[in-house]
Amino acid sequence: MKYDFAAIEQKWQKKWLEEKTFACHTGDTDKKKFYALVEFPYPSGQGLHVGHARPYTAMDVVARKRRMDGYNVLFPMGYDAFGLPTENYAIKNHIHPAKVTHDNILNFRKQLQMLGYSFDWDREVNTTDPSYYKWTQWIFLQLYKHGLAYKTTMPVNWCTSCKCVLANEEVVEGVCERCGAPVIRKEKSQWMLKITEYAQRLIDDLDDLDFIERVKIQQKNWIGRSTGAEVTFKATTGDDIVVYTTRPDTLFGATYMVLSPEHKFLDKWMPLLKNADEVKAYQKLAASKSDLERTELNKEKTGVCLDGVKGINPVNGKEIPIFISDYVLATYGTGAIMAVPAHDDRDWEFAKKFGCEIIEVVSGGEDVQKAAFTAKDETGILVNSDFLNGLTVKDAIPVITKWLEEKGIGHSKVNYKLRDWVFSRQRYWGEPIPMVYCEKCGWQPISEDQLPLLLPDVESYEPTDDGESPLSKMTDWVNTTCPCCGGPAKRETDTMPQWAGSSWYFLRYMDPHNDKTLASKEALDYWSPVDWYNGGMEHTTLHLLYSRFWHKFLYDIGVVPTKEPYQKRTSHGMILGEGGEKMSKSRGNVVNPNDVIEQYGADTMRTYIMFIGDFEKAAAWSDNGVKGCKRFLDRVWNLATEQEHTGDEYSQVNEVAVHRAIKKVSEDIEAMKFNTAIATLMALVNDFYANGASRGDMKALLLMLSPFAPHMCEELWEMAGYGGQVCLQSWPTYDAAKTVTATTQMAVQVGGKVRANIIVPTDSSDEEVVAAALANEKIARMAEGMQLVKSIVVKGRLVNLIFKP
Ligand code: ANZ
Ligand code: ZN
Repeated sequence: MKYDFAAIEQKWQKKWLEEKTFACHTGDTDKKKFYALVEFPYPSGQGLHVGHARPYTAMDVVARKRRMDGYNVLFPMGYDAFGLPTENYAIKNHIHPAKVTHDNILNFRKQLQMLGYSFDWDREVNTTDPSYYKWTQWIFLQLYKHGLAYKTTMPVNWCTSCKCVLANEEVVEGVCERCGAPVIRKEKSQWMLKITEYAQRLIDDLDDLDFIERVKIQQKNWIGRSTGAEVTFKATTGDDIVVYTTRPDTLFGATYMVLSPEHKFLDKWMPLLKNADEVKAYQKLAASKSDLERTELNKEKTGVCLDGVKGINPVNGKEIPIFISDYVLATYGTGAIMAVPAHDDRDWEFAKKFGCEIIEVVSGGEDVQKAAFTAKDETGILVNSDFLNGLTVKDAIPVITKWLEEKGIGHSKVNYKLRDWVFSRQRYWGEPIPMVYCEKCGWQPISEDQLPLLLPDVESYEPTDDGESPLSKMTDWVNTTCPCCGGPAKRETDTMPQWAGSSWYFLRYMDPHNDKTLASKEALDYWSPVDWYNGGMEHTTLHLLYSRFWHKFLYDIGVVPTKEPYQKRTSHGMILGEGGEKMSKSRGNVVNPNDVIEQYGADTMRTYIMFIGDFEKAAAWSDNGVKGCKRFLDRVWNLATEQEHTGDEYSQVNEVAVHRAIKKVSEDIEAMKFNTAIATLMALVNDFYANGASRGDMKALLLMLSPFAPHMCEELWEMAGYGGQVCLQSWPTYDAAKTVTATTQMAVQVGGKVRANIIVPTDSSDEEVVAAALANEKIARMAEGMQLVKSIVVKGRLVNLIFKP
């Protein structure tokens, strides 16, 4: 009988949808809950790609297994649909972005269903749906009411062609990453969220989470906690210049100071400076660069020495020069540093170029005139430092910090690299920010009963030349009344960034149709936290951090029951094209899942994408690999449909192999070693072909294979008449005693005489037996200088070796 995968897959997908096989219910009390989450897709015009299929299939395998383990499983799906690609497409093709989104979602849903994922389709969310973004706006209002949202004017990266604010990461060598147009710094008023207030908790609470190590490390590095001191240097003008340093122990080696070109004293000092023109020209140059470019380590240092003002080192009263340089950022620490060229690489390079003095204050390294010595805590010993001399770096830091505190010119200080979150976008396709501005009352939140604040229809979504949102042209919408005094007021026309809707979507899945609250307390109590969240490494520093921040805030105001949203986080590697290069249209190596499904079936696609390699690592697509997996499924099909199977027990010949396979596949799925789980099933099928298989053996095989190839396994399950559906059965269990390897003793003969006995696993191949014999100490000694010419293995009894000199 032919394996008609197309008909089989359609049949089961229809049944699952109609019968709502994977719908789950809040508070199924006799079962333990399990919440499995994957990152919802951006419904682009390109449709689902194989990069989605890897994590989705992986978590579907886990979800299906956990259901069979007896859990009440929540495994939902939705669409993160606001954002620039849809808006740009809409502008270009003159179609409303809502229509574009609607069509793209239809396509995505169809593709997801074609892959047989066991999502609960009744819980779908769409971030652009007003019944969804009502709650995104509601959370914003709570943030505002708790002082965590504020509006401020700040310099932002501005693309002159996209007419939009860019993140630092989107500016490459001074031009826009997307379009190549020059990027300038522009002062703009922006809504900001105070994520920095949560910096320490976002680090500390990682300890209790089951996140893979590289995710924890990346989050910590991004938050970038550092401990040091703020120290006040007097200027010859009498001003106090405060610097931030992680190394107050090196104060005696501070031979000059550097201010960021934006430092607030510069305007004030300008009339005193003999080289004011040069200083102004440098400021202008620095303004055109992104922070990323400015701090690049291997870049040639530039700067200007202020002619007319000096600083005074507080530990020895020495007058030292003050420079401005772009390697000091305005937005970190205090925007000013004390430079210690002997022990800091950047300062050393700068000092060499500008001829500044280099004084060694920590000994134990190379000559500091030749290179900076970045001294270590325990080994570096202070020199040329008066009362610190002889102390280690580690001991000197608290001594000097105390000294500074006593003099009232310094104190210890913790700094974070993390910046507040710029929450405004001057674009159309996003959630309107529910705030109005009144000349009399200032910024006012709209009343909660006015939510959702609907995104109005506009005639053109093109961004405006002056950098205002397209909404600003909608005067009817913009002009409103002040919720406070009832006078005339204007609505905020900026919208929220793409990251807003995805910062809480996992909560909405718990209770997606609730119109009274973002999710009922009952649902939140029952399902929180997400037990297992798998997603891309590229979301570690933005989405993952943003959503942890929102969740902590919602916890603080009593909305959610747990401090953290996700208990466990894993991450998958990328799928590359044939040949190991990134898939891209220009390389012509993009694999469309639809084509694979049409040619080989969804079960083959699923099995292959799980077999492709180590889940955490990148893996290259291979059409031969796909064919190999199809052949494997064909073999299972033929085994089931063309051979006799009798006896409900495991057959004696296969019993050990079945128990071992159950152990291995169960453990491998939990450890995301899907490739070795499938390899185990392939080996089991080989055994079944060699030994024959009972009904009991086949049943075990179908149960274990069903999370990977669910449609085919359902069909074979039904044909065999085992009863019910395979996805609703219990996961098979194994008897540990039956999985231990049986061993046999074998004699080793050389020259016809027994020379040694070896113990080998009963199922060893001939090659393994010979290798074990040669590894025996006695045999190895006899074999020295000889060549093995022949070996004869008598299974389970002896191995005969023939050597010649
Ligand atoms: C003196 C010193 C001596 C420093 C030494 C380092 C080594 P992290 O660890 O990243 O927090 N710094 C301070 N503010 C800066 C700014 N706005 N832009 C650029 N650099 C700045 O780095 C803190 C160190 O980076 C500070 O400690 C300061 O240099 C520099 F042997 O002060 B240090
Ligand atoms: Zn007012």
